[in-house]
Amino acid sequence: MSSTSGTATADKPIKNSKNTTKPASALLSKEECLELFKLLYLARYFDVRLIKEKRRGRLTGTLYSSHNQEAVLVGSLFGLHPDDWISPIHRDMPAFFLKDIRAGWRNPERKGMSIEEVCSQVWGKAPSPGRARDNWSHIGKKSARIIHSTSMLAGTIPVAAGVAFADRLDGGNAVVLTFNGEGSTAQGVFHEGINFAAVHKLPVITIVENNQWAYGTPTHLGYPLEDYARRADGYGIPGLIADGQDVFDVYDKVMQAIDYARAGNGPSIVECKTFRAYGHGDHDDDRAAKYRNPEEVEKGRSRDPIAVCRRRLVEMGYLEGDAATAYDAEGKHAAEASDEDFPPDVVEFLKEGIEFAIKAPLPAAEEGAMWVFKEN
Ligand SMILES: Cc1ncc(C[n+]2csc(CCOP(=O)(O)OP(=O)(O)O)c2C)c(N)n1
Ligand SMILES: [Mg+2]
Repeated sequence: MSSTSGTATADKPIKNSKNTTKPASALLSKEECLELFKLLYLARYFDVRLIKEKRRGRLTGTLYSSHNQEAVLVGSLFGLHPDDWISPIHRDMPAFFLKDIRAGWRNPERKGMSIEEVCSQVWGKAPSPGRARDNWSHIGKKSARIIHSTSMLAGTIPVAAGVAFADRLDGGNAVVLTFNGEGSTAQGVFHEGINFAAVHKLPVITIVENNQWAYGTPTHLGYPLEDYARRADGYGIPGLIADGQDVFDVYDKVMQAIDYARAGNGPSIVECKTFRAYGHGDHDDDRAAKYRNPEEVEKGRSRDPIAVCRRRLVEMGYLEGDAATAYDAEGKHAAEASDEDFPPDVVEFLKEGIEFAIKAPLPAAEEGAMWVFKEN
């Protein structure tokens, strides 16, 4: 066994930056805890609203829902510095606008994408970062430190390792957070990328979103062990496990990994256990209803991250009375949820993004060759 293997696992926490083993969430203020709660609604509303827009005929293209997985995104992004990098994939669309959101939802300076940019991407309009060359998550934004997402599963891990390596050569101290489904951990590049990061002690954190399904393949046909965090053992790096339905637990585990990486110790894997609420994409909803048994789906969706967070906030004394029951989005499918189930500022924010995208122009046809051929 290597000297680091097993020294920093879920059972043996890594000391955090304040030199205590207290969970990082214990250091969050009441306002920060309530903001986490609000961001869960924001991520959920993005999903619900897009499904509704498509049903109304105002949107085309495939949607890859992150419903029920919001705590993984919100909890892992909340502790990043603005100059840290992320590489989201198809399941993580809200991550593009959640990055650096603590700098202010509408702050033009923040190092994330605006809701207008993300909606322009979804609607295939010119103001999208890629000027509508591709759809859904196939975007990136170097100035916001978002690595371009690709369709090739785990393909961004070697890129993330390269970005971390380059940042170190430039004297930076940024960490790179990569998001991957559990299915993509079987890809060759997953191993090559993490192995490289481990050898060079690069600050690359791989979030494994274990939602129990990779398209139509259940986890037991994709990996012989229970915990994908154990993949870390082969590289001698920490493998942590988070309850992906609990935004505070995700935050705590990812903060351990961030502190560990920022202190120069190298990469780690954080497995977040969650459950895919719908089909792989909305084109797969009907088939998924056949290849997954209804009891499994009901059980997987029974711990809604909004409900789990609400309970925690009530226990902490941060939410009480009417404020605790004001919005009732949890457990509801898009068809069941209405705007009244979400905080008004969340609804307004999305509305601005969508209206902007719908009114925005399509790219000009002459742009087709832009960025493809070098002009003399
Ligand atoms: C290298 C590669 N093989 C296959 C695919 C097709 N594909 C796209 S998503 C997906 C399932 C991914 O499952 P997982 O990694 O668990 O992520 P999830 O969709 O569950 O979030 C597959 C097989 C692909 N995009 N890339
Ligand atoms: Mg999966």
